[in-house]
Amino acid sequence: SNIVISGTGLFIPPHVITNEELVAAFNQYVDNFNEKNAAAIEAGEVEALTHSSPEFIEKASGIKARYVMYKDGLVNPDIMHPVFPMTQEGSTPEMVTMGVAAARKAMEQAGKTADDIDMVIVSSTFRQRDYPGMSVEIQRELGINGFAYDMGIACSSATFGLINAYTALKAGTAKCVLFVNPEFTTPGLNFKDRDSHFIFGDVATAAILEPEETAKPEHAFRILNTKQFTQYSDNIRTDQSYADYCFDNVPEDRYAFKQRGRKVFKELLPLVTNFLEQQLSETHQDAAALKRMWLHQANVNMNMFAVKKLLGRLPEALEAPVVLDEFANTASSGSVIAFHRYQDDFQSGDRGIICSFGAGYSIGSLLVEKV
Ligand code: CO8
Repeated sequence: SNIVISGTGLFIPPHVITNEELVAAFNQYVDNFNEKNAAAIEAGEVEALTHSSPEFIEKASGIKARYVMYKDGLVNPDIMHPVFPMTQEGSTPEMVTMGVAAARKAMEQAGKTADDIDMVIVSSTFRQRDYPGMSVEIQRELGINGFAYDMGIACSSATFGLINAYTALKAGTAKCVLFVNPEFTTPGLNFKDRDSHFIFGDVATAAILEPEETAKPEHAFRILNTKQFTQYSDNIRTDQSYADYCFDNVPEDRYAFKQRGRKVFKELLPLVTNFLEQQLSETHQDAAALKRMWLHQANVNMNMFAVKKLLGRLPEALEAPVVLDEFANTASSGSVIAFHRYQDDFQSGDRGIICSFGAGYSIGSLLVEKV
């Protein structure tokens, strides 16, 4: 039988940081650093830091602001990281709270209760704790029977998670899957690094997937085709590991997101356009006949290039909607946020593509059709 996405949910964190606020804190940090190290800089022993700028950020990426779980430390030049209580026995990790909030909304939209669901997939870039699984705690919080597991593949965690839900339903492993995608990215970013301090925000998305027969048609999208691709690259990486305590001299920014942004742009773009061209040709689908492309939200210029290659012209605003201006890059959630936000104008039979691309490299895509 056909498998559908019957509802989606979005959890928006409580705080906004605009580029202006973020850059003000960063530039103050830079001034403080340069002042404190003036003698060493003068002597050529330490390199002076350089200001960031809101104009650069918006022009290079399309990002105007981001939502965050914890704001105070991020806009304090003496702190420059999110400040929050350490997760320990008896406390609930942010990823669980965020995931549960998004899950409840997806369940409501799909008209499902905990009793209807028998499988939970939590797919995200980070795990706040390696075990017990975030997914199992979310399962417990929501009172769901059956089983749950965590998975992730950075930027494509969401699409790969949705595809895992789809294949489990196709195989009969589950009757109704709750997919949860909490991206608590801000602790994984070095807010003192000019090249990347602006890139990410926090968010959570969720979705219900089930056979078409059991689904309410109202918000349902039939999954017509799925496609996945990976090719190793360390142009986007973090080195943080559970084994870090074994080493002396662990670098201060070992945990942090690092990328060669230009290289990523140049290498990933042709991989993505070839991938999508292949998927469209394999499914005898004309790009121009798609009503929408809900694309990964890392860089607005990259998305425009990709769509231009596929359509032979620049997209109209609603052909490839942008949420990056408001949310920044949310690791894997961008394409799902776009899908959640921009689908109400779909008529039965209208088609679109949900596609992620990024670290790994990894690319994941679902061709869907409004029921
Ligand atoms: N303010 C002012 N100027 C700046 C700044 C800044 N903040 N940063 C850099 N500059 C300057 C540089 O110094 C450089 O100056 P010069 O030309 O004099 O050397 C100039 O601006 C241009 O710098 P870049 O070449 O670095 O700038 P780009 O135009 O390439 O833009 C981007 C940088 C925005 C990073 C761009 O390369 C990009 O977006 N590339 C695509 C990257 C991409 O898609 N990455 C995937 C992201 S990974 C993902 O989505 C999830 C991964 C896992 C999540 C982890 C969560 C924490």
